[in-house]
Order: sequence, then structure tokens, then C-alpha cells
Amino acid sequence: MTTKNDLPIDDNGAPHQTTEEGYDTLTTQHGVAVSDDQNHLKAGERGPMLMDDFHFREKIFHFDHERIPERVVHARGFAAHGFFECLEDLSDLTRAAVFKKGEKTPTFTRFSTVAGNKGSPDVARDVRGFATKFYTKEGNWDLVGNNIPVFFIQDAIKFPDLIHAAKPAPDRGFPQAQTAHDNFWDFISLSPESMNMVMWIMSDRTIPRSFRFMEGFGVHTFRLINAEGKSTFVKFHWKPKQGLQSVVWNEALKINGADPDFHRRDLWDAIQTGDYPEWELGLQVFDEEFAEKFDFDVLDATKIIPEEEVPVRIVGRLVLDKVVDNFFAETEQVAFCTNNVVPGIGFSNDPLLQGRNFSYLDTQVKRLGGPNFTHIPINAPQCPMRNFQQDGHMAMHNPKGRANYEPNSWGTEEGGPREDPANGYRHYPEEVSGQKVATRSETFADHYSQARQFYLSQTDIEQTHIANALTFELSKCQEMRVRKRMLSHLRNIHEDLAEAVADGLGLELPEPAKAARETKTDLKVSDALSIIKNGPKNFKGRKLGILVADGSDAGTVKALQDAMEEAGALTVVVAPKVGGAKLSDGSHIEAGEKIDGGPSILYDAVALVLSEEGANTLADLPPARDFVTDAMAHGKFIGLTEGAEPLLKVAGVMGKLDDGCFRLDDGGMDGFLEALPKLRKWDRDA
Ligand code: HDD
Repeated sequence: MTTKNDLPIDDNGAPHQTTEEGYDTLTTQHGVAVSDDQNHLKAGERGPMLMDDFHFREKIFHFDHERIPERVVHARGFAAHGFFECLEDLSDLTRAAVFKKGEKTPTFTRFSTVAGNKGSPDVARDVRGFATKFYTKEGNWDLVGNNIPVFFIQDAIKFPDLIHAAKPAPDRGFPQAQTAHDNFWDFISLSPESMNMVMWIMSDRTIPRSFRFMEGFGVHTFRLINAEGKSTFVKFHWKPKQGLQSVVWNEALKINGADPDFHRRDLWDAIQTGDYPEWELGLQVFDEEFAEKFDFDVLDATKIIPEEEVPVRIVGRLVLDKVVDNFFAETEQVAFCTNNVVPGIGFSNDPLLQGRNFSYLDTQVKRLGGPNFTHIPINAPQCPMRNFQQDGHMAMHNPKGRANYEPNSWGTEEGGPREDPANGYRHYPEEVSGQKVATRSETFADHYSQARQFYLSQTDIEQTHIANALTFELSKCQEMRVRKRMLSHLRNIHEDLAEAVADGLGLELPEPAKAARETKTDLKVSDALSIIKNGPKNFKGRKLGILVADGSDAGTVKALQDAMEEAGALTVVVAPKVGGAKLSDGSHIEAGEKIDGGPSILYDAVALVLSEEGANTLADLPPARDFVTDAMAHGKFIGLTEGAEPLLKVAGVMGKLDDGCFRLDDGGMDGFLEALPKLRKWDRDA
């Protein structure tokens, strides 16, 4: 080993910072250059370790402390930087700078699953978190929402129970990242307030195709407050420009094995290829008068306000255009707090929101180790931050000078900051009165009407998916009383649904559950609640898997690649060998995936561009047969060439080809490309 004890001193007096080979010099945390990072210091070549080895001790000590507690919920997440651009002047509603027309505010958005731990698969059936930190000129505003506009419970005091019931059972430590177990459905079936949410979580909303193709919701009613102090109620909506899309359950199960990082990889790839995902921010604004006459309580987080009743007004856009530099520093350490609001935005009395405002700040102290988590760059505001809060673990910036209190008489130069009654945050001076009571308002008591409305607003296929999901989940419950109790609730939502699930479980229908309040049957269907009715208009941002082998037609492959490029979609070439294949014109094509690693579940549509020789080679490979049977079973549009026949035969789909399958070499190319934006041929019973 070369030792570098004689580091030359450079011009400004600091030791040379590069090695002889030109690398930056490795140093200890204290800046001391390291001479040997391969062996620890010992007494003799084969002797015991010496305590003198401060580099070894520091390195191992740091490693031992690398982990921090994972989030108690939403542990698995993925985040990206971006910006929010306000497209409308909202000064009549709010004084917030973030809502000045043309204002661009830097953002950081973290998506997450709720129940699974940090290492759980991305496509678990679960609610997705959709949390955005806006680094506004007036401080940080955190909109900590989900991809579902309602929640399981009405009062924050039930949150620990809900999460305990959903997470692995305390005695056995499983099941992981799933709700298909007795504890979850036991709690849910004993909490009728969760029935609207149950409809949402049993729909395909909880198995999104990607973070990019899902909506986000602030859930609660918040307040906007204008410069005159006038308050208007608001609900926040994120609408993906890319349209809504989910996978089907059987796909989800398989994706979790094939690529547990499916969602994070998707977001990373989209941003890295410059296809920046975008959402519109929509507001539902309404006043006290509307709140008074609305069928439900606007403070009840288990209810929506249908878009048909209060339209969503689009006011801005969120663009995610930069991946993180370091996952831990940013994605892991970002600390969202619902209590982070800015002047012009305020809280309502939603009892869930009120409780959250305590929980988030509290949890960050546990997770990040102390009160100075706001000093971590990802959490620090990007506007001036001055106060007299000081000291504590990891304090990065304490108040300078002599004054660390106010009032003081040290003057404006040395005396530090002061409150600003004219511009500082003012809480909305809502009048409140009443007795101190621990009680649930009667206005929260209708638990079934909106669940029924959600169910009725779905297309047939979506209704079937809800019934199938409930059947699956309840069939994983071993307790008959849990299954039956759930069926008794379903009867209050819709008889057809209850019957379908009872039939799927092989059970008799029990008596309907006793409802706290009668179910309204006359709520209007809301198209906004369906995924299929809000799908994409084009194939942009989607992925086509092209299966090739030796002899595949070069012209067809090229035509598909060109068409996808023009559509803003990606193609992935899948071949028997990752080295690629030799095409019909003698050219060589690189493969993105070897067939074993590129199952059709990873793509939105597939093309089998095969020569007979190639199809025969693939027919011998089980993953190639699965590629085809899965694509058929999942309702994918399939482009194919005549040569693909031998593979189709062994995959057992030859006689089942339908009008979702297009002969690319026989005039079907245009039809295939036109079908793609529909994403699936639903009547194939996917
Ligand atoms: Fe929560 C994290 C969303 C109810 C307590 N929550 C967390 C995250 C999201 C949500 C997106 C992850 C933030 C991130 O990416 O770091 N939570 C919601 C929504 C709710 C909700 C939309 C209902 C409308 N949450 C809720 C309640 C409580 C909490 C009622 C407690 C009383 N949530 C937490 C928490 C977490 C959290 C324990 C865990 C990690 C964190 O806060 O930072 O404080």
C-alpha cells in the first residue's frame, strides 16, 4: 500500500484533496485523510485490533446508527421534487402567496403505501399517500393527503386502533402489507363509519398502475382566508393529467413478485426520461350556507362532496421534474406535518384533522431524533426563518448574538426578530361555544348512503372487481363472525353486492346490520368516482412490451417503436436472451429484458413480433407461455404476427383470440394503435 502521510500543502494552506490517481481523498468525519480503508489496525499482521484505530471505530459506529425508526404508517414511500404553478388569481379567496397567479413554488412530493413496512412490495392493495410540501415564500405548507378522498374513521382517537388492526397481528408478526386478515376486518366490521372507505379500498383505486395515474385528495375540509379575513371552505383535489389507471388484482399479485419496486421504478424512469408527471390542483370551494344544507357534515372525513354538487375548479398544476440526489436525506427524512399551513390557509374542526395536527409533529421528533428536524435541508423553509428556538439535538443554526429572548432592548441590529401583527399568520377567528363533551355528532351518523353511491357510480366491471376483492379479503378471514358481520353491512350498501360476496364465500346472507341512520337511496351517481370513466385519452407515458426472437420482422418492430415514440410511450424489447436477437433483415436488436425478467404484467400492452422459428424457441420456455396467457387473462391488447402461432398454441390461447388481438402483419397495426389508449379489453373478463 502506498501511504500518503506526506500530503503536500496546496496554495490556501489546506492539504491536497486528491489522491495520486486523481480521486477525491477519503477522510474521516473530522476531515482527516484516510490511508487504509481495507484493513483495520492490529498488533502484528495476525494480531488483535488496536483501540487506536479511530477510523475503524468511527466507520463502524456510524454504520451501526444508519437506521432511524421507519414511519409508523406510510413507511414505504418514494418522492420527487417539482413545482406548483398557480394558474388563476385566487386573491378573492385566499391571501396565500402560493395562490397568486403565475407564482411558481418549489415542491417535494412523497407517495407511499400505508400498512406495509419499508421493504414491502409497491403494489400491495392499500391506500396510497400523496403528500406535498410547498416551499412557499411565506413558509412551508404541507398538504398531506391520500389517493382516496375519504377515510376509515371520523375521530383521530381511533387511528391507533385502525392501524394496529391493519398491521401484522401482534402475536405472530404477519400478515405483512395487506388487509386480508381477521384483525383488519374485525375492526372494520365493528366500525360502520368505515363503510364508504371500504368501497374505495376494495375498488381498483388501491392497486394503481403507477403513482402517476392516480388522483390525490386533501380529504378534510380546510379553510381559505383572504386579506379581509373572509373564510371559505375548501377541499383539495389532485387530478393526474395522465388519466386514471389501475392494474387488475391478479396482475398486482404477480407484479409484486416480478418487480416489488414497480411504482418507484416507474416514477424514477418517467422523470429521468423527461416525461414529467403532472397533476392539476382543483378546489371545491363552498360556504357555510352550502355546508348547512348539504346532506352530510362537511367536517366528516368519511364523506365526499360529489363533484357534480360542487364542481372542482382547476387552479394550478404540479409538475414532478427532479428525482432526489439521496433517498435517505430527502425521501426518508422529509417530515410532513398537517399543522404546517401558511397565511391564507386554515383548518376546519374536522375531528380527524384536529387530531392529525398533534400527531405529525410528535412523530417527527421520535423518527428524526429531536426538535431540530426542521434544520434538515429537505424540511427547512426556503424563505427566511428566524426565531429564538435554540439548542437541542443536532442544532444546525442557533440564534446569533447576545439576544435569545424577546422582548429585549438590543435594537434592530442585535435584538433579533419580532412578531408582525400585520403580516403574520392569523387563525380564523371562528366563534365556538358548547360544552366539553367526548361525543360523536349526530350529523356523522349516515354510514351507508355514500358507500352505496360509490358502488352505483362504478361500471359493471368495476362493481365486479369490488365484489371479487371483498370475497378475496373475507375468504382470508378465518372467523365466521367477521365474514358474516361484513356481509350484514354490505346488505345496507347494495343487495347485489352482498349477494355476490356471499355467493363467492359460499355463505347464506345474514340479517342486515342495524344502521345508526337509514340509508338514502336517492344519491345521484357520480361519474367522477369511476376509474374507467376517467381513463387516459392517449397512450402517453405507458409501456409496450415487444416480444422478439431470432427472425422477428424488423419492419414491424421498427414501426411499433416509431409509433410509440410518437405517442410519448416507452417500448421494452423482451427476448429469450438479454443480449438480444437477430431480426429478419439481419440486424441485431438489443433486449431490455430477458423473457424471465420481463413478464407481460409489467407492460400496458404487448406485441408478439415473432417468426415461426422464434415462436418455436419461445414455446419451450414457461415464462414465454405465461407472457401470452397472462396478457390474455389481464385483458391486454395484443399485437401479433402470423409467426407467433406456435407460441399461442402451447399457451392455450390460439382459439381464444378476439378483437382485442390485432394481426400487425396483416393490416392490424392501425387498429392496434387506436385500441391502446383504452388500455384493456374489459369484456375479456379481466
Ligand atoms: Fe396520517 C403519515 C395521510 C390520518 C398520523 N399520513 C401520513 C402520510 C400520509 C398520511 C400521506 C405520509 C407522509 C409522508 O410521506 O411522510 N393520514 C393521512 C390522511 C389521513 C391520515 C390522508 C386522513 C385523512 N394520520 C391520520 C391520523 C393520524 C395520522 C388520523 C393520527 C391521529 N400519519 C400519521 C403519523 C404519520 C402519518 C403517525 C406517520 C409518519 C408521519 O406521520 O410522518 O403521524
